[in-house]
Amino acid sequence: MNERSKRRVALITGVTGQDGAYLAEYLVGLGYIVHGIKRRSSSFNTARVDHLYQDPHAGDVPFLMHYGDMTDSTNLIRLMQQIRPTEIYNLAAQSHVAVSFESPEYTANADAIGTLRLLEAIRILGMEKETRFYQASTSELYGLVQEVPQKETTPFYPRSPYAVAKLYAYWITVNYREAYGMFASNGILFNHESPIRGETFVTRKITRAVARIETGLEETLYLGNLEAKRDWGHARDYVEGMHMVLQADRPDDFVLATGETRSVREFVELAFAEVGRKVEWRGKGVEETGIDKKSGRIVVRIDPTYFRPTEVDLLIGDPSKAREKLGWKSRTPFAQLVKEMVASDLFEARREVANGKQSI
Ligand code: NDP
Ligand code: GDR
Repeated sequence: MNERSKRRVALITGVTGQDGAYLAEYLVGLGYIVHGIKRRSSSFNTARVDHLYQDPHAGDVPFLMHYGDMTDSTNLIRLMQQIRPTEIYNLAAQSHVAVSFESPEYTANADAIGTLRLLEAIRILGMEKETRFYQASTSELYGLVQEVPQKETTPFYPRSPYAVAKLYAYWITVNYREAYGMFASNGILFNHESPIRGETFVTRKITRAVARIETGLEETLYLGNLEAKRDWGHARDYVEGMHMVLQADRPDDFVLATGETRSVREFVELAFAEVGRKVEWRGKGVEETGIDKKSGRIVVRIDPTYFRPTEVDLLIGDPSKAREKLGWKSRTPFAQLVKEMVASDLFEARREVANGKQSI
């Protein structure tokens, strides 16, 4: 019996993020011991995984967290040495595309060199044969449209400091696989969302605003480019795909996507429809507004500060390889994703109102 079949110990970087939380829960459910890396922060940042936490004093627990940072090699090496994971999921990243234009150097450090640090830690500790490595690659690598739908063989053309950093991470993962025989794979994941998506990504920003407008906590949603098109799936489905990527017979790179694309504008319309409001669009460019037909009030305005210096106009993925080789498929229809997100944000907004927060 080899080392991998005896122990199932996962290390997740970025465990406090959207995907980290879904993946940790999924792996604990499969019987893994899951270790997560969290950053030190001046306020609590573990809300997404608090339900998995049990006091380690109680005995053997399936979920543990350690302080760490992708910019700190010594910390990563020490944690890897202590934990000796059989699977590493490298999800930690400065993951916001717009923010990467503001903090390009930090983004490169955490997202690109951070990946190198983990791969080097595997080598330094001689764990090449016992540890499988998953890299959170992204559809942002495709950037400027070269081909649709985008698949594993489509050329990359990154359009942001984030995407350029992730390009390095993609190729260093491929290189370490080829150079050192590591089981190191890229999941090239298209956008995936959920009720615990970060509040500044466009989907969650929209569903949260819809709920807050509906409950009188806010009046207007400010957005940038309404024409951008994305292939949006549910994070719950995608973390299962990450696990499948590491259970394959051999390391490889896989696109995970729904195969459908929708514009930001369509997302807005569907989210407002969930609360029985129809948005009518008036005006053009930065003067465009979205009017709620029922009340006649402006609920959407354009704020040019949300436009990006270079945009990714159209993403639509072809997940055929993952379906054929891994048996993975995105299960949640787009309308169900939007419904679930709006319902969750409505619940939160109503709670806030009930708790007596000031409404407008
Ligand atoms: P989130 O932004 O929700 O989570 C990112 C995680 O990384 C958080 O736990 C964050 O910690 C942590 N992190 C950030 N910087 C550091 C650092 N320097 N050291 C240690 N931890 C750090 O992202 P998602 O969960 O949505 O995405 C997971 C990964 O998948 C990311 O790498 C992202 O780039 C990639 N990806 C995401 C897609 C998506 O649609 N969601 C699609 C394709 C790829 P904290 O909680 O403290 O901020
Ligand atoms: P993205 O996600 O850049 O695709 O990266 P995001 O939700 O930030 O943007 C999607 C599209 O919406 C447009 N947009 C706005 N975006 C934000 N955030 N805020 C706005 O107000 C707004 N208005 C319009 C954007 O211009 C863009 O075209 C996400 C991240 O999770 C990455 O980490 C991941 O790699 C990719 O998805 C796949």
